[in-house]
Amino acid sequence: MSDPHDQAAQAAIWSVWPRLAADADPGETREWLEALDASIAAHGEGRAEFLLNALIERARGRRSALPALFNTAYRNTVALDAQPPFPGNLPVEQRLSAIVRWNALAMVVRANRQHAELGGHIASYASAADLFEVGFNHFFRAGRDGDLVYFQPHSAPGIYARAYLEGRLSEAQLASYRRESAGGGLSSYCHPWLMPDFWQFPTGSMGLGPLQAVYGARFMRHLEHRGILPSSARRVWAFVGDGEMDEPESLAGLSIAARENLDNLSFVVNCNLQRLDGPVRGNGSIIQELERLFAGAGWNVVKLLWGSDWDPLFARDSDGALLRRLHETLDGELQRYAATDGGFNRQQFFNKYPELQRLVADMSDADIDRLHRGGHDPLKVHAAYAAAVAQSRQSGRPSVVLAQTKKGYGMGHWGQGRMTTHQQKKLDI
Ligand SMILES: Cc1ncc(C[n+]2csc(CCOP(=O)(O)OP(=O)(O)O)c2C)c(N)n1
Ligand SMILES: [Mg+2]
Repeated sequence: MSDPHDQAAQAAIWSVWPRLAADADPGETREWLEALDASIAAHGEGRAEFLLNALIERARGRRSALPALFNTAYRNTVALDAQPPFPGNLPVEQRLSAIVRWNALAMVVRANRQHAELGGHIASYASAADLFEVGFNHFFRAGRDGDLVYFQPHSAPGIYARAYLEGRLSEAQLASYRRESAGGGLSSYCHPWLMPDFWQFPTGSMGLGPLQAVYGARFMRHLEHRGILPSSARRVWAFVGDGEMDEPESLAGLSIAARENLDNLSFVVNCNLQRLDGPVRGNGSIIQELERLFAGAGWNVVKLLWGSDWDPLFARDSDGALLRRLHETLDGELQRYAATDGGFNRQQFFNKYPELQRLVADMSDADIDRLHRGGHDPLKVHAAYAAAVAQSRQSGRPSVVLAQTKKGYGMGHWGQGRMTTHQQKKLDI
């Protein structure tokens, strides 16, 4: 491979999928890995860090090309044995979540039946529902000294549906969704000017939420340090779309957040891999790209990619075939798998390698169809949020949770993962 274009292409692949690099001498690789394992076993993790740093310094001294070090594998950051027990009541929480999803959907569909130009986005909230619910049930703290939460703008229907269940909004208000100008209705996006008693922050123009969250967290620090208002217990949460991360405003505050040691700040990026009318990165991996971006800016990154039903598959993936397959799968393909069924997924994804075919041999197509993405599994969401908060406290830095979800999750195969799903407002019976 002497052609510089080939080399550049290979380098780009390594930076996203390091495991694809061809191994010219597997025996030598094994010796190095065993030496590292033995040293960790004898002297602990700290020794591994020392040895790896020494190797990097030696390579730098020789002006050798180094791999991009900001990416980790395409799996959950929190290992199964490090997952805390779920402190909630799962069946009750799932039932509440189902009711909220249903009411959000019914509200949008009813508005659309009355006036075809009304409506709103169902599919965005469907992807974010469990991310919000775990926050509401286990993390967000209310009250005067409570947390500040910036919601993903076009997920507003879900917040209204939850407020209705809590008795904070009436059925009449839900029936006037998107008709707030006459009074008593609900605005399409989070909007404190239109609904001053409900919303705290405007996030409707994409990019406003993440940038305000950074400066909000910084301002809280300022108040604390000047002795004006104690705010050390308060946390700022910002829920951001993966397409929204392309807005300049979404990126503008990242480095200042790390530089100012804002350990009171968490971002949760809802990575449904889609934006309004197409994939965010059809030909790449938005999650791997965001991981490099946030880690490079100095944030802790917690990846929340796969639900609990993937745990047994990863546990049996002794030769790394599953990870290898995931690393070579582009976002555009992942969306195709989201929009199709278990039979198609088995044929196209698992049957590519015999090891993978064997891995799912005892699963039916329906079992494969049910495999969850991490952002739809409350246990995994809880573990990721807990890790994000703990890592912030330990490191003094902000944390981001990169949550993999499906757009239109639960809307059936006509809605889930389809490119048209963002605009889906009508629903047949
Ligand atoms: C600055 C700005 N440009 C365009 C829009 C219109 N818009 C609303 S939702 C959306 C796509 C959002 O995609 P993503 O952030 O990935 O969220 P998802 O719906 O996929 O969860 C766009 C372009 C907007 N709200 N703000
Ligand atoms: Mg998206």
